[in-house]
Amino acid sequence: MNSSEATVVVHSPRSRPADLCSRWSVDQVEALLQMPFNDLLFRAQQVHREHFDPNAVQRSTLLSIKTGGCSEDCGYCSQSARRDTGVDAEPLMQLEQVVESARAAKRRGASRFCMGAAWRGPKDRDLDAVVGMVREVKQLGLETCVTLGMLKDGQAERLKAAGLDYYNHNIDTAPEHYDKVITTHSLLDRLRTLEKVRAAGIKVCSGGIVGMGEGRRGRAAMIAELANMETPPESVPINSLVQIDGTPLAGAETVDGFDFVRTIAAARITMPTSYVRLSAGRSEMSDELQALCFLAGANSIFYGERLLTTDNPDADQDERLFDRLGLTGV
Ligand code: SAM
Ligand code: DTB
Ligand code: SF4
Repeated sequence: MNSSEATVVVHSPRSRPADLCSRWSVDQVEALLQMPFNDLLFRAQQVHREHFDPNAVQRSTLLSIKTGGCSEDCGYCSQSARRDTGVDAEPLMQLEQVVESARAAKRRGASRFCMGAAWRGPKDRDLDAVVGMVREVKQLGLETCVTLGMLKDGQAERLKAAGLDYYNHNIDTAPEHYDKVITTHSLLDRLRTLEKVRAAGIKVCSGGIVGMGEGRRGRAAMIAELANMETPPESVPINSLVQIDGTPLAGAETVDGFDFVRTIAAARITMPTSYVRLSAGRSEMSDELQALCFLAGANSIFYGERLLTTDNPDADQDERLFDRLGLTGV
């Protein structure tokens, strides 16, 4: 099946009966992941070229505006207060510091600035401050993105009014695997927030993590869940788990690099018009592996030397990589 043969989903993610009205069944996505590597990459590259300039890569810079001390127990995360990871809780950053950081990101060439907070969700008082940040960053001429956890009614509308372009909220893993990784909230909670974001007219950024013991079937289920959303996310971050000492997932079996590339290719084929972001984990990847991810249809990266609490390749390194590959950063 290809995207032009796809059936249109009419159900919301909450009401959709599993696999009944789906564009992509888990079996179909798993079949993609099992294709001969060259066939899979060829198909992904064909789909990519139908919708995007194959040599352009979007660049988003991340800033942790509120680090550590989070109430949630996500098994991969350095910022959960329940774990001893060496990441201490810090207060919300001041507006001026955030704006300065956004200015620097713009000077380096980023087109989007993404602000992340280690919250289960924002209190209304927190949101007042973030609304001010979104407004000022937007005024710099950058696209804006925030990732603040679960939203209450009315909060997405306030963010939209401030000029928010994207809200990042990942489904993180396969539905069947979710409660092995996170117990303090459910996938349904996440989907409800995504519905609020959509209803407010904000673009959705949602993806997940590879390397949490999900297996090939789990990766297929995660991609199918994203691709079958009533409107698939405009931006799909695919993270490779950054193992953090002190978390339950430190020491998890690492995923073969080619399987990571296959996951990117499956995201590209099943969500042809979405930006697919080669997200966390690039510091542990060779230039050659990253090049395969671009060939598989990744067309966005996190840009700048820091993710939230861990390192990312610095801008100079990425510029050299882009030069070697003839890629243009946008
Ligand atoms: N607290 C908010 C939330 O959970 O949505 C926002 C920040 S949270 C750190 C954003 C996303 O970063 C997570 O959903 C997860 O996909 C990703 N992430 C966090 N730690 C990671 C790690 N160690 N390796 C890879 N991705 C990670
Ligand atoms: C996403 O999918 N990946 C980003 C962003 N959304 C917020 C976060 C990656 C975090 C990697 C580990 C860390 O730096 O703490
Ligand atoms: Fe908190 Fe987000 Fe980390 Fe989960 S992923 S512990 S919600 S900061």
